[in-house]
Amino acid sequence: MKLNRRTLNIALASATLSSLLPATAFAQKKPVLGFAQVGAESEWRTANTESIKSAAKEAGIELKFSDAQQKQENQIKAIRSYIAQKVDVIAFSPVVESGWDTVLLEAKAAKIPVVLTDRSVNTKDDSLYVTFMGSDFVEEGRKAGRWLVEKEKGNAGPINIVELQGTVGSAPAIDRKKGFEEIIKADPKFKIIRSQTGDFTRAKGKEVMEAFLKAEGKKINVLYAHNDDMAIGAIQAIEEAGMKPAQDIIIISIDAVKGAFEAMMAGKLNVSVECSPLLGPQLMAAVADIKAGKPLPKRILTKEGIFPMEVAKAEFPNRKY
Ligand code: GYE
Repeated sequence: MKLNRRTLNIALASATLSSLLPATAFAQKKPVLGFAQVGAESEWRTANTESIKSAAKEAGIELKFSDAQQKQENQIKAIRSYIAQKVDVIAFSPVVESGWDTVLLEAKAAKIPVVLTDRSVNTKDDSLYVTFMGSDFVEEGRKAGRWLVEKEKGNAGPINIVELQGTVGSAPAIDRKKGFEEIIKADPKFKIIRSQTGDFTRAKGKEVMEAFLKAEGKKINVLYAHNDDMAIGAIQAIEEAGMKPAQDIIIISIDAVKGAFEAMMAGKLNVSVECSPLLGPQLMAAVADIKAGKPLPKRILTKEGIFPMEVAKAEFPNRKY
């Protein structure tokens, strides 16, 4: 810029003015987002956390982040602390579906808008949150079921299924079970002979699969795991029992994280239904819209597909999580 008398005067005047006013009056205040995460139970969750942190940085949003270690009481505590700190927006991924009304009413009374990401809550009062962004878990369960029905076409059965459920009371565990059952119940040859939670973790998935194998042994034809991590844990259990995963036991799981692609490429997992954890950019866009007073749709759906092992190698380089 060429300095002439006029620009010099303006520069001097604003310098004097800014020295009289507190710095904050000039800097645009960053929106503050308080995010109460479920935990770090799975590869999916790690990718989700990373997406939220990097998107906040990119969008110039100040992020306060907490990890509840899969405990609802910790999440409630975190939300209360965000209310006390008067953040602009609170977002969280509710570990379980029910029991949120009290704390959400507190946020409402403090006039702090709440965004649900990934998992939803079970409430009669949908004025307690602005929007819910995330996947359709029932549809994911249906996709898993449809894949199995197609695979077993022509097999007279019986087809014995063991199920590793997600965290008890969580939306993805409830809905993925529901969607899968809805499809397989059309044919009585499909039977769920055991169903138990593995809490969405590898360690629990392995432990519960060991128990299934002990109880049912070679009777098991199919494993349906509500996420990839539990399937990966179960694969270890199956191998340790001297059986071949994906051959002796068909394995279906959900998320389609990199670990699942690696297992598919190694021929140990048959199929993974996609569930995208990359919700960060959408969440930051919602925070900006809320700050600008723009209305948001009550439901923001994530688009996703399904990946059988036959396409794993070709798809792997395109995977972002
Ligand atoms: O499938 C699982 C994670 O809520 C969709 O939580 C998420 C689920 C995901 O622990 O791996």
